[in-house]
Amino acid sequence: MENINHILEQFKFKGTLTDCEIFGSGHINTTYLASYECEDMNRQYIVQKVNTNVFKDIDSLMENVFAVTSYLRNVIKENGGNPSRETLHFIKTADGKKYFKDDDGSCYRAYRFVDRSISHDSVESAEVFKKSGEAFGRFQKYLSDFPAQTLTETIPNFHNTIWRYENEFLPALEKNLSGRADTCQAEIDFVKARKDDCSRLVNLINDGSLPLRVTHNDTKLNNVMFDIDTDDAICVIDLDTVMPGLALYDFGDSIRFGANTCAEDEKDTSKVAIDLDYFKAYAEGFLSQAGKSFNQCEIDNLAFSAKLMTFECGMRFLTDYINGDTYFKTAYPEHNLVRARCQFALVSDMESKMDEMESIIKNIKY
Ligand code: ADP
Ligand code: GN1
Ligand code: MG
Repeated sequence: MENINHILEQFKFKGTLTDCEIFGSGHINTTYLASYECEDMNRQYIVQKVNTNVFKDIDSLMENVFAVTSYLRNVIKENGGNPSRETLHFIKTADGKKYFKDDDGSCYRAYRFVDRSISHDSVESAEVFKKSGEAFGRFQKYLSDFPAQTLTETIPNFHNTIWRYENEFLPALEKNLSGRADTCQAEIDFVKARKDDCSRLVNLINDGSLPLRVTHNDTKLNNVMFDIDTDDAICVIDLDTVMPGLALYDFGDSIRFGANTCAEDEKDTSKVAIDLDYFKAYAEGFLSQAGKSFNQCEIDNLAFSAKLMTFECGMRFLTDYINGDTYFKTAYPEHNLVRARCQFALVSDMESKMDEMESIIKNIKY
C-alpha cells in the first residue's frame, strides 16, 4: 500500500486514525476505508485514488461531482429526504481544494462513508433489485432539471457503442498489442456479427427520437448503498460518469449486472442467463420513478438496451484483454476474457428471450 497516511493528512479528518484498508470491489478507482476515533463518535471516510488513466481531466471531473452532489442535496431536501445519507458528501482538502494531487501526479479525494450502509456485489432478491431500480430511477428524476450543458463529458463517447466498435475494438484487433487475438477468435466473431446493433441507439439520438438526459452511466448494483437495517437503496454512488446520456444506458447496464443469474465473471457460461423475474422487478422499480417522463421510443427500447449494454460491456472487456489489460482491474491474466465470455453468453440468452422481455415491459403500469 502506498503511504496512505501522508494522503489522509491532507484532509484533516477529525479524531485519531485507527484503521485504513483497501475497500470495495470497483474496477476503476482504488478505494480506502479510513476509520477515526473521536470523542463524540467514531467516523469513517472513503478515500479514493482516482484512476487518471481512465479519467484524463480530474479538475473537470471533480467540478462535476461537487456540482451534482450539491444540486442533489437541495432536491433531496425539497422531497423530504435526508441529504447527508442520500447523496455523497465530499470533503475538501485542508487548503480548500476539491482533491489532493500528490508529487507523482496521483489524485486523491475523500468523502463521508455512508453510515450503516452496505453495497451488494450480487442480487439477493427481486425485492432488493427493485429497490436499486427505484434508486437509479429517482436519481435520474432528481437530476432532470440539472443544467446538463455545465457538465463536462468525463469520458467522451462512453456509451457510443458504434464509436467503441470502430475506434477501440477494431484498432485493438489491428494492433494486437498483447498477441492474444488468436486466442479469442470466437468472441471476436461474436462481436463482428452484431455490428449493426451498435448504431441503433446512436441513430435514434441523431434523428431526434431519443432525448439526452443527465444520467449516471455506470449503474452497477454495487454503485448503490443499501441501508443495513432496512435494506432500502439509499444512496447512488460512483458519480464519475454522470453526464448527458440516455435513460436507456442506465436501465440496460443495471440489467446487465443484476439480472444475470451469475456473477459478471462466471467461468461456466452454461450457467449464465437472464433472470426474467429480476428483469421485471428492476423495470418496475426504475419506471415507477422515472417512467412518466419517458417518451414512447425510450419505452420501446428498454429491452433492447439491456442487450446492447451487455454487448458493449463484453466488447470493452474483450478489447481490454486484447490490449493487454490496461483499463479494468483484473485478478488473473484471463479475467477480462472470462468477463467478456460471460457477457456474450448473457447477450445470447437475451436474444432468445427478447420477445418475453418486450412483453414484460409492455405490461408494466407506472
Ligand atoms: P469504482 O469507480 O472503482 O467502482 P466506487 O466509487 O464505486 O469506485 O467505490 C468502490 C466501492 O466502495 C463501492 O462499490 C462501495 O462498496 C464503496 N463505497 C464507495 N463510496 C462509499 C461511501 N460513500 N460509503 C460507503 N461505501 C462506499
Ligand atoms: C466499471 O467503476 P465500476 O467498477 O463501477 C466501468 C463500467 C463497467 C463496469 C463493468 C468508468 O465500473 O463502465 O460497466 O466496470 N466504469 C468505467 O463491471 O469504465
Ligand atoms: Mg463503482
